[in-house]
Amino acid sequence: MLIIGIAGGTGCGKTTVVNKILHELPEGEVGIISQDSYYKDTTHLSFNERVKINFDHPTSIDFDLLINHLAKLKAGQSIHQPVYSFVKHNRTGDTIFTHPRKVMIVEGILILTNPKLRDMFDIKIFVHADSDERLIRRLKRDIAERGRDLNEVLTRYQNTLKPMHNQFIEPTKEFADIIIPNNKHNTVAIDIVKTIITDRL
Ligand code: UZR
Ligand code: MG
Repeated sequence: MLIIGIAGGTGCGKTTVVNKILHELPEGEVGIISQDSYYKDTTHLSFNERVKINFDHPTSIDFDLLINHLAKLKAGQSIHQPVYSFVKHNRTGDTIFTHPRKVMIVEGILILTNPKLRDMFDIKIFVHADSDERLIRRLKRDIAERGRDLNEVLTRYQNTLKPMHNQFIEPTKEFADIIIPNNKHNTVAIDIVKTIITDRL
């Protein structure tokens, strides 16, 4: 099994890059694990308490469960990936049955911050987009898909997203094997990643 870690700040286009890689490889050979599925369970908290959680800090992630699941997949076992709701800020109780595949992609803003998880990746990718670009995408997405308003997104960006990005996410660029610039469509970078994957398979 080939395990690929894809990191990068919020709105950098990780999901787009993942989808392009998926599109380039034979169907059924690639599986995806999203860091978003592994936010810690917040059932014991009220909604008002959940909203105050710093979701851009490494401690918000259940890395133990993520590492455990990835190890199981590597050993040929299937897992039940939790499903997370950004509207409720909690696990939904549903799970996605995930089978081991030839290629497993793990994507998320903080996945390169954990040394143990980092060591499990065969290829580490960091997707770069300028911060104004990322803010624009984040604004559009959170308003359209995650039930937020303009003021809420901007306040969170200034108070949390930006400082956490600078403190925890941007520094993990140094661990990357490949940095993909994603301010516009980058087909060459995807081609390179595809070649590396097919080469290793
Ligand atoms: P991507 N996030 C939420 O908005 N709500 C949650 O309940 C959990 C996470 C956000 C999180 C982070 N920050 O910036 C983003 N906040 O999801 C990561 N607030 O997702 O990589 O797709 O941008
Ligand atoms: Mg995403």
